[in-house]
Amino acid sequence: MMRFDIITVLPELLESPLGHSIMQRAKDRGLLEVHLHQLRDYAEGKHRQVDDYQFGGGAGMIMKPEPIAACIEKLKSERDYDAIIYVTPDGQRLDQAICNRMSMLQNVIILCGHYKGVDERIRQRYITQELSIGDYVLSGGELAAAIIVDAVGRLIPGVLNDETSALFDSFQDDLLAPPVYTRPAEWEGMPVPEVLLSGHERNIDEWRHEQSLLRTRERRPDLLEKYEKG
Ligand code: 6GU
Repeated sequence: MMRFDIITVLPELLESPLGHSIMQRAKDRGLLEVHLHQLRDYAEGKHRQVDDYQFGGGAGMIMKPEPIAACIEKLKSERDYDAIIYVTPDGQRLDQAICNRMSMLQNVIILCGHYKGVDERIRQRYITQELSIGDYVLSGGELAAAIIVDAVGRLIPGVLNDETSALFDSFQDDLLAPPVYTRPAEWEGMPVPEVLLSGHERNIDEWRHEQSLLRTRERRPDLLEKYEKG
């Protein structure tokens, strides 16, 4: 069983993305737990303030350290964590290898940044890994956290129905997936490639591998370099 604890000022933003389809099935099967923690509940004072002006001046608010520390300390008092992740555009860029490794962990905290980010001292004291989902800026870390839980959660053994199917995803061997077809065998004058109708398994495997290589060469030559290095 894998458990995610997500710390956020906008838990509502995560409920729907993680409450359907494969993520919901993973929860129903007892393979995945996702706990959302409202950061504001850990803030002091009448206004439950979680952000403040930045020292040195500059536009934008910074997330205060105390509520984040209080939430993380409470979680750590309840169980041991394998990773405390901060999602931020200046983190390491997420890829399939990182997801594969993370899917072997048990307890993971994800801290979602907002405004202009969190006080640097929280990163120094608590964070074990910083992840970005790509080179563009989101208005908060919540959607990035949802993406990480989805990409990792589906890799937990037993979550996908066809146990082997994650093995054939794009990126799982550093190649893009080949084109796929379903019925009808001819649609609008466009036939399905003959080999796929042949029932000849070895030829089909070969064709798919060739198509993967072609597609990767055309669209993602950067991945092909990785593949060729093994
Ligand atoms: Cl993890 N957070 C935010 N706010 N923006 C991002 C991101 C994360 N990854 C890419 N852009």
